Amino acid sequence: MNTLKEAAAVEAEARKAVAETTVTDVHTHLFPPAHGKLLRWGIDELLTYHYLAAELFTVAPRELRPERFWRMPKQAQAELVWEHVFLHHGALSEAARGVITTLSALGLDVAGRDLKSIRQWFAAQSAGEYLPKVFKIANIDYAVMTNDPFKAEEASYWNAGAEGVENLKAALRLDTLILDWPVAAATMLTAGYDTAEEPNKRSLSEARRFLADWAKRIQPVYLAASMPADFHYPNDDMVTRVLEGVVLPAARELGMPVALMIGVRRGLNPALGEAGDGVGVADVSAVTNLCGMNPENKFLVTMLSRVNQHELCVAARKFSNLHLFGCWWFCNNPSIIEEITRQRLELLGATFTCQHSDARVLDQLIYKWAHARTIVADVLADKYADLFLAGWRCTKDEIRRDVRNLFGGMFEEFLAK
Ligand code: FIX
Ligand code: ZN
Repeated sequence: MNTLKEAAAVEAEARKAVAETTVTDVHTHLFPPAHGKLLRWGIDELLTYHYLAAELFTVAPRELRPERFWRMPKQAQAELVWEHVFLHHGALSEAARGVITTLSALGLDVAGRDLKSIRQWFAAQSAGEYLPKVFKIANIDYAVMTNDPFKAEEASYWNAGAEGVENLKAALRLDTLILDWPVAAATMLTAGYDTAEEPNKRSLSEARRFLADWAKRIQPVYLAASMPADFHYPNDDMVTRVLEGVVLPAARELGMPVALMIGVRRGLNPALGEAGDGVGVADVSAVTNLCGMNPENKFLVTMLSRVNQHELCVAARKFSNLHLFGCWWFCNNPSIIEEITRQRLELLGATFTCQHSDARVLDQLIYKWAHARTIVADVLADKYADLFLAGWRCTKDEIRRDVRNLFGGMFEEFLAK
């Protein structure tokens, strides 16, 4: 067997494998170009990413009220972020540095600080040609979208049979169904399903039919929802009723996992719109109860609060129907990715999915993955060196196998399970 003979060689190989592995992005908010404006891309979208909009309001002059900002044309919003965040206060945050990493990787001159010429470059691109280029730079095989059948605009593209692309797979997003049954029931009723405001037996069965039809239409890889920090399961509430009456049985029938992202506090500052959501410490027993009480279901889980991460890792050691993924949103920062990845590796080995991008703007795939790769490479180099010192000898192929597992291999295995 061709094992590596020195600690330095093992470390170098780990770094190389992380740099070169093709990743699978298990959760994004991207769409195929045929879904029109839903696919966001380009410099103005990058600059107005909601992480940066939130940052803008902390540094902009008092007169710039969020209500006024949201009414402005996108270009004007982007210029304000560029001016106040980038030029006047530095680009030190992860979201701001991300724009710089992205532009540099595209070969643009960011040091020149010339927004106009950067805009000109983007104006010459077309979404159809740009999308595969971004996937190539980020070295991604495919990304999973977020497809919400309760959003009329999104549904209209699927109903019209809009063309998909190879690199984007669907995920059926069910927040409205799980968290707002009356609205979901009304939407399903309009679409021809016999659903009433009260989730009676007939309504629940019709909702399952709705999911089965959508699954047929969009071929999702999983069913998904973002859950609030105060999510408890089981509970004497509508959430448990809909989970048990619709989502869990539908997922079993479809042979698909349910992906839960837990810990958001929506509308913490409502004036900030999609930039106004916060985080809360959530209840990990909701996850362990779901896994324990529904052994025939599979769960993909990520949690938003740093405080929940350790307990969640322990939960994943106890339930083989639980797969952890990503460092989500406020956890997608180098210091926290490092901590979470170390924790997961130490408790779980290479059996989780170390990151997802959550990209809302196509171009963000470039920086989200470049930044994540850097951190994960450091952590893995360290872990392989420790293992070498302990006496284990591994081959290049074994390192590549483990790295691919962390960046999508285990996700695929979990889907196939
Ligand atoms: O619920 C989600 O999928 C979240 O990721 C988003 O709602 C959130 O706004 C986001 O973009 C986080 O990165
Ligand atoms: Zn998301």
